Amino acid sequence: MTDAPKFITVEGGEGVGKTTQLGLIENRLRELGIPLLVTREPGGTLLGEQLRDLLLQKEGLAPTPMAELLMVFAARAQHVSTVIAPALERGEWVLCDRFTDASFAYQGFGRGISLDLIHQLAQLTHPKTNPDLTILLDVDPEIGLERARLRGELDRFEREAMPFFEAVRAGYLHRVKQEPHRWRVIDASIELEQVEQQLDTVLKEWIAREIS
Ligand code: Z5A
Repeated sequence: MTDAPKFITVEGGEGVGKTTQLGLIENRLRELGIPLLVTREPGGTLLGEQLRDLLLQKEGLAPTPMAELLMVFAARAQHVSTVIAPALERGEWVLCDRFTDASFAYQGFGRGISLDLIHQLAQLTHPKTNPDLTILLDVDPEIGLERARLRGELDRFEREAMPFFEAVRAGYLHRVKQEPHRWRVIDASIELEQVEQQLDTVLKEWIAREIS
């Protein structure tokens, strides 16, 4: 195995199946005996989880786009400094449900905040801690939202209108174009079993390259 531990993130719009597929990735890595920390954003720390609750709250708070951006980065600053970077320093791999690409997609493309500003916040918050591999579970937002609706009550983001979700998806695909070597795109619109097969193949190929 290469000495350097890896930082893997999973991204996608609403109802793409991140939580479901994250479990598969975790199992594969653990089967290989890789020491692993699994975490999520917004969240992963006490402060981050409280900010997450505020961010997802359906009524009352209505953060402005800038307040929302600063909240996700406040959670991230705490998360990187106290959880992600220390784990990587200890030699553990980190698997994270969403990271800064979500801020580009949701706050940048979705809310219209300057991508340059988000880039600057990322540089300030985690200049040296960036994902080695990011898996995008890509799905038409109509399909993803339908899955989220079937699952239960919708959170504040899930109550947005369709153009917002289309912009978020475009944001992710833009990020893929900018750094194609880091991303693997999985078609998550198909049957769960087929999504798992695609993911398994992609993961095996990537790990085979990383582990000698
Ligand atoms: N956010 C942000 O704005 N800026 C940031 O920087 C960050 C985040 C980091 C919370 O994230 C919100 O924070 C998020 C963006 C914002 N927006 N929202 N909402 P989150 O990741 O915790 O929330 P989420 O996107 O809603 O994730 P989720 O609720 O965990 O959904 P999921 O992981 O994508 O899906 P799932 O729970 O695995 O699956 C959904 C349902 O679909 C479930 O019933 C599955 O059984 C079903 N499913 C999954 N795959 C399939 C297939 N292939 N076929 C059929 N059914 C399926």
